[in-house]
Amino acid sequence: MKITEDEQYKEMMLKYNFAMQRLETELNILLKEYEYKKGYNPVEHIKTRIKSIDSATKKLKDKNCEVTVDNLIRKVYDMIGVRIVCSFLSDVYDIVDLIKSTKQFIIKRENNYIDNPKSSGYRSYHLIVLVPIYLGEIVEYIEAEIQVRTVAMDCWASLDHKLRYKFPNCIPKEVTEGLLECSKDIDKLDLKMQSLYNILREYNN
Ligand code: 0O2
Repeated sequence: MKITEDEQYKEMMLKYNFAMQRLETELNILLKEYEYKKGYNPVEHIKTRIKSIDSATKKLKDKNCEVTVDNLIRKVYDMIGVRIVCSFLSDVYDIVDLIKSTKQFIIKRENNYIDNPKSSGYRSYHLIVLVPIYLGEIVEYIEAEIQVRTVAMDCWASLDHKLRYKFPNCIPKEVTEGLLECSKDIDKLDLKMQSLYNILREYNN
């Protein structure tokens, strides 16, 4: 029997839903355990999403790839996305280490856009993980992107996204330069907040 693109798409979405649920559960357990052991919750909030088909299609077109289910699976690494927003810079690195230490998923790739920000000024720590899902006797690994960042980085990314989304074709140079400046200010803010946090930690010790 020939599987149609439509059936392939439904199957793909079903697997993404399984993988998303698995990833959410495992991350919740990891974070709860961390909080229990350290007596401290480093997470401000978590957002999860499965990328819309419109956004995934746009991504494929931007990469000059034909829009097929096969290419969606192989070329769009962030169909499943989790964003973990932390309070302080040190929390970001603690959470990244925590995720890297688990045996529940495989780390396929990592991008440290904090030490090496994107040319836009974007800062965040990205992990591409492989989440195992069990279908009868078969194990399949589904890719997901976990973004870990501070509240300040999240604020910048959210406003940057809004500006670029609203004016996709006509971003004047002064705006891109302004965004880059804001990103540097955000970095300074993160470093300052971290130093204040370090002082208080010293006091408490
Ligand atoms: P959305 O709205 O989050 O779905 P690759 O995935 O490796 O083929 P890509 O897409 O360049 O290549 O990967 P990258 O840059 O590691 O991560 C992509 C995601 O990071 C984006 O997903 C955004 O969420 C975020 N991101 C990257 N650069 C910027 C930026 O300049 N500004 C903002 N606000 N976010 C950024 P999507 O699919 O583009 O968007």
